[in-house]
Amino acid sequence: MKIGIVCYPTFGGSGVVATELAHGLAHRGHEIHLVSYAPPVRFEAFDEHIRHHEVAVSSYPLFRYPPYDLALASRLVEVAEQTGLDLVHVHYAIPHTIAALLVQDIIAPQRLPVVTTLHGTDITIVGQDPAYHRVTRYALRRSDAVTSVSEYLERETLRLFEVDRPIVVIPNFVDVERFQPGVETHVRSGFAPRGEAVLVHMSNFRSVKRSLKAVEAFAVVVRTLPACLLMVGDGPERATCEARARELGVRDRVRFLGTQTDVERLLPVADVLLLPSKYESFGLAALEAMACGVVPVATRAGGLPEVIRDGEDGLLVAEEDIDRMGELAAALLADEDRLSALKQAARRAAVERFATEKVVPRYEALYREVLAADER
Ligand code: GMT
Repeated sequence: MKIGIVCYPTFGGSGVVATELAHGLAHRGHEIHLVSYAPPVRFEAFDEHIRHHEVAVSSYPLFRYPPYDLALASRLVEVAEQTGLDLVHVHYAIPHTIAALLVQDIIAPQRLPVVTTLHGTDITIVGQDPAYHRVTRYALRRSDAVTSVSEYLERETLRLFEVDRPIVVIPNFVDVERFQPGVETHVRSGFAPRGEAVLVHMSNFRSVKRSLKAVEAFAVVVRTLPACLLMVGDGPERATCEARARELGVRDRVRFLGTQTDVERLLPVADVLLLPSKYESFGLAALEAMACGVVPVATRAGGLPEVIRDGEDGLLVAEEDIDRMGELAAALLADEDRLSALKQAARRAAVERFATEKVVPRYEALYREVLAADER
């Protein structure tokens, strides 16, 4: 199939999933056209089955807000006409679905079914804003197929938008060959020279991630054992996290590493991932950590319990119970046998339930259904 994939290229789960899907589909022989305003972070340009098409947004003095959605639609029109795309799969409803629906009209009678994947904040935050609610609802109703990355997000979408249409749940996935346990000893000893436990928090430091709480939970951990915390990523709350670490007297044990591209090299260094999010539709960071044999200690929020099975391959706590998050992490780190068992279980869960090879065919099957329905 010739498949267009539209996503945000920046660090963030939806762009990562879209790009990994592009690679997974290309690997299975499909021709992929990735469309975004910059090459996505995980895009590997040397894959001959994927082409990236950049959306150039031109400005004009009259425009206070340059219309990205229209520039995207124009670029998609070119791509669809030149390559004969079979369908377009957009990640994150706003504004991608709307742009794709416009393209359907522009290129008619050429057909271009639209598959929309909901990732979370497009429904729970952006889509709830009165400025976007009605268009999001329209996007959901008019897409040829809608998928969501968890059952939680499916339920939220049906509740918040009162749409009367099926939503197909297809979970996120991970390349379990690339994300593997296997510590580079010199990297770990660089962070933890005295054999301390290593904890990691990885996010875009937006308020929904509650990164500050990761620092607070870590401060509880270091009351009982020597440990260091790696803060991976960047975003609005990073500076506040640094200040909080200073206030709590743990600043010298917290390393702020900023945005990292090779997270698959960094994650295996850690024992535990702290994920105190207010909610997550899925929690891709948890899954990538699990694939590397890192035990997630997370809040029981949104779709996280669909990824992490409490006590089996990770630990879950109530959203407000950050002390307990720290205590549970500390107890686990102090118990070598249990830590090792949970690390192995986390890896096993990633391989058995969320490996790329298991999930990508579900998208393929959906595309075939959509194309068959479109021909009728
Ligand atoms: O976490 C964010 O705010 C970024 C967002 C995105 O679209 O990049 O992440 C969402 O999509 C990820 C991939 O499907 C999920 O793993 C995240 O849980 C989800 N974030 C939230 O629901 C807050």
